[in-house]
Amino acid sequence: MSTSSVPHSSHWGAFTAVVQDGKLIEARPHASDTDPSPLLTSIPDIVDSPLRVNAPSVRRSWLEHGPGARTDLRGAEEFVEVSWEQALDLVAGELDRVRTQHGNDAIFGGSYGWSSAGRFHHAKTQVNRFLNRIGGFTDQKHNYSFATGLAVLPHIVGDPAMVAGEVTTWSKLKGTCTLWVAFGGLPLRTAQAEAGGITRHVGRDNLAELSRTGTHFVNVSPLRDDVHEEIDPEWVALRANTDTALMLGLAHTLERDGLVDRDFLSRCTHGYETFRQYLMGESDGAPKTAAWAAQICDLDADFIVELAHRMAGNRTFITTTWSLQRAEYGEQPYWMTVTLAAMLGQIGLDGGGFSFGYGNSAGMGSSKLPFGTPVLASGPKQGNSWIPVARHTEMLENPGGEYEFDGETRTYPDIRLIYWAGGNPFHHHQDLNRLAAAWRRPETIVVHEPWWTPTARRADIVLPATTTLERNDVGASSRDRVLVAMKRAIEPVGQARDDFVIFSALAERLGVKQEYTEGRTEMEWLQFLYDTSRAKALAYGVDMPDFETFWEQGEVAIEHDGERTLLAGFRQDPSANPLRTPTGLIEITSDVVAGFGYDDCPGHPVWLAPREWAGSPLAQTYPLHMISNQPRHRLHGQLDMGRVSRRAKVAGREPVRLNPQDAAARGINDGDLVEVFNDRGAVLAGAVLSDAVRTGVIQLSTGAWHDPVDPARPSLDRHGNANVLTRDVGTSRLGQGPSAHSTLVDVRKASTDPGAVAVHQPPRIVPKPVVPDHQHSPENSA
Ligand SMILES: Nc1nc2c(c(=O)[nH]1)N[C@H]1C(S)=C(S)[C@@H](COP(=O)(O)OP(=O)(O)OC[C@H]3O[C@@H](n4cnc5c(=O)[nH]c(N)nc54)[C@H](O)[C@@H]3O)O[C@H]1N2
Ligand SMILES: Nc1nc2c(c(=O)[nH]1)N[C@H]1C(S)=C(S)[C@@H](COP(=O)(O)OP(=O)(O)OC[C@H]3O[C@@H](n4cnc5c(=O)[nH]c(N)nc54)[C@H](O)[C@@H]3O)O[C@H]1N2
Ligand SMILES: [Mo]
Repeated sequence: MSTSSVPHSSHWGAFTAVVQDGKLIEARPHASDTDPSPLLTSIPDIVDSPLRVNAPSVRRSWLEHGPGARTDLRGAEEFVEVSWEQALDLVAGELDRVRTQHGNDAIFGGSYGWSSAGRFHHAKTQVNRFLNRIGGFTDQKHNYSFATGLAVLPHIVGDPAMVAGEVTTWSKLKGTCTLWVAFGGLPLRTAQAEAGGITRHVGRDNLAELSRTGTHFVNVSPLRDDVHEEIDPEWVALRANTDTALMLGLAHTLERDGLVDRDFLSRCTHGYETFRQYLMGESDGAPKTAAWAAQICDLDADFIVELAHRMAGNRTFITTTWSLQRAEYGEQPYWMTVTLAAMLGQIGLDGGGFSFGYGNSAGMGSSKLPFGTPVLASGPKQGNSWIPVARHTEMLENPGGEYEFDGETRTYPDIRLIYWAGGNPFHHHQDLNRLAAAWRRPETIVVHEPWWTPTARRADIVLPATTTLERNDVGASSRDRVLVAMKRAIEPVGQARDDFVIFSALAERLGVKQEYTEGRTEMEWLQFLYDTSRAKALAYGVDMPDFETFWEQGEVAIEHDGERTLLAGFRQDPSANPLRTPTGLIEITSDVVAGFGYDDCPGHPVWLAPREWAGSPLAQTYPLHMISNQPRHRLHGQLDMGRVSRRAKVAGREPVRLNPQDAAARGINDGDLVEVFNDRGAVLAGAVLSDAVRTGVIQLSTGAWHDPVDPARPSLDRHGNANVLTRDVGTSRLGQGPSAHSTLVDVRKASTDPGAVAVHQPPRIVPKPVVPDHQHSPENSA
């Protein structure tokens, strides 16, 4: 028996990979992590799983009849295994055909998705890089996480970075912040993950210390456990999607009771007066009083008044999660967060002001490094074809169609080929039945995946990719400050190849191998990326050891003090440190946005009722607001077949949490098999009764692998994938972000059980005759 261990990393934490007789047996948390994620225990289950894609596989009709054949059978037909040579010839030939006949814009290669932690083998970067080398592709702009924040914040504060991790750091909150009002909570659930990996999960310890030293926490959320019990939070259980109304009610109280910081508003903001007229009802006849807000949010008006007074009387830090902008009109809670904080006048003071994204990622609250950690360049970008990330289905449905985005009128391209590596649209996109229909339109779909995910099953050609454990890489995130040498721990599983190796072979066939590889091997790339980062660090006076030392040590810590209070310099002297807005100030009213003339995102923050929420007419039919939040037991669709996720299933399905009152009204008991449904679809789930969920709301986390009873047409999903039910509509013409959190459903006891979840078994595959594939070894070590 031989045992070895090497350093490694994942989005949910760095670890030591313990290998026995060639098999990964344990992912042991990093020694310095005081709060490691239990998700690490799922890694050995998935690396060596029957769900691994064994060999290159082609959907039978596509193989026999070519591009466009029987696309209605995508997801329902068997796959035929082929040799690597044949698969690569097919993919290269098809890419060439499409770019020649239809132009490169006909290739949809944005390939949105988290891929895995290593920064060189990052699949989305690799596929974008490869497609740029062959002439370009249609890309996706922004991300599902905070697309709307990225679009709207430049108009308000001049900088999209304020949604991407530029926050007031933990150190600047301690000893100063006495009241922390958290819209959407501060979930440690989501703080398990950090893109690129993390060696220390610091959220729990920092929050505990703040709590001990006098910070009081207010959790504004339909879910009580969006802030963990240990810090004794106060729970404000508002109706989902009504935060903007609550913030307006608080703002009205501040204005009415003379608690607004006029000096700050006049020194640092633009357009307060126009907003004030709206707030007080002078421009529309409807004052946004605490009583007005109370009725929308289902809260007590006196409580709103009292909270407003407390916020004015304390050093108050307002945080808003990314989830709040993943809802219809998601621009508004963000704009209103900044406005409310501006009225309190504490922006730029330690312990006060606002920040976005606290709790939503493991390193949030640690300052970002000012220089880049190792990263592979996907550019230079060829062409200029792109869509806002979540307009994927609409693009396929409507080639040549016009849409608006952030002041521009744009046109959807005509897509013939979809290429995905490192993402899972049948996890991430809304309204999956609609997506499935749209996915019948392109002639060819190519997917690289380690596993038979729902997306791989809907492809024509599936190329098996290695996992990080099967290759060498560098794990890095600028909020962690530790670079991890992710060393190869095991041999490739089945015939899997690295994405880099696959694209190198395709690049060779298409005559751009040198441009793609730049003549470097895997280890030469790692050294090159490391050295590039090292040189940048040195410019900031940070001395990193050389690559050999880093690789030998297994990790390197980067010392850099980046404590900061968001907008402190601006507050001190707004004319010396102007924001990149047209006025240089915080724009409570934006003349630019007003000039777009969008009724779904006017020139200052407003309350706009989503089309699906507890107060809309549709609530008569579907009275429950569904929160499809990020899963505690997985990362999106990743690890769903691991032990942590499997253990959490109820009645063999994804758990759906509902309030005991809502359950009783429907005759539902804890553990029952239930059906969650609306006009877009229906899913089975296992009922969990909990008074941590407010009435009128259910929580069904994302990520249960889509498992339709009949993949060829809209049908019951056996497993509980929330995105069967979510609505696919842009947040507004301004942001065009995903709006999953604005979805109404109902729940009933399941009347039929179509059998166990099948998607955790591989699809039907006709194996390749066993002839050793001699072609494959030389290329695989390229
Ligand atoms: N209803 C609803 N939907 C949502 C959200 C929500 O809140 N509610 N949240 C949204 C958000 S914020 C996000 S970020 C998205 C996430 O959506 P995705 O990022 O698409 O989800 P993942 O499951 O992480 O997909 C990554 C895929 O890459 C594969 N992979 C990993 N490593 C490799 C590799 O080395 N090579 C290749 N070829 N593949 C690899 C994994 O197996 C996995 O299938 O979901 C969005 N969807
Ligand atoms: N374990 C784990 N961690 C993750 C991920 C994962 O998949 N698994 N995904 C990572 C990714 S890609 C991202 S982008 C971040 C996402 O971080 P977030 O976007 O913050 O995560 P969510 O879980 O969607 O939402 C957080 C909470 O917001 C609350 N909420 C939803 N709608 C409303 C509302 O209208 N009002 C109020 N007040 N609250 C509301 C919900 O109760 C929900 O639990 O998480 C990251 N962390
Ligand atoms: Mo995300």
